[in-house]
Amino acid sequence: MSKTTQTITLAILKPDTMKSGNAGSVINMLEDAGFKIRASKVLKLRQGEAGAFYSVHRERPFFESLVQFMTSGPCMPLALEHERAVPYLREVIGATDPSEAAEGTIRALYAESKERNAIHASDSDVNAQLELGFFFNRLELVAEA
Ligand code: 3AN
Repeated sequence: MSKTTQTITLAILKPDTMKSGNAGSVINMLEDAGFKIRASKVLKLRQGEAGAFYSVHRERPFFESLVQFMTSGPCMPLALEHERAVPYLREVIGATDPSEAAEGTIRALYAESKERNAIHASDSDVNAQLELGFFFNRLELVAEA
């Protein structure tokens, strides 16, 4: 079991999921997996915002295309609670490349490609805190049910 103390993590239902009408199905999978929704909103990222969010990938060849995709339509950030929020959400969404995603994972079911891969999930406790703060202020994050 990986070391983790963070009980809330960030997911983003990406523009492909919103456009295809799969948001409800993905949220059902997240709830069935045991996550509690602690905050959500629908918004359309601007270029500068998407670039800032993915700034660790700024030098990668897919960066511009990724920013274009992430700004192509509405997306839905979600704050999700679970006792092992960060590693468990990564398990539930599956590998970045849907052809490598384990059966029954969200990306195996709904992702089209490495880029249009349905959902984002924070990859560490530190990034979860940073990324939750990117989309939600303290008032918007519901601490307990
Ligand atoms: P993950 O989303 O599984 O954490 P990262 O952090 O490596 O994967 O990549 C962030 C995002 O960049 C991915 N969700 C995907 O949309 C995009 N991406 C990653 N690798 C590629 C690639 N080889 N080609 C196109 N897009 C990619």
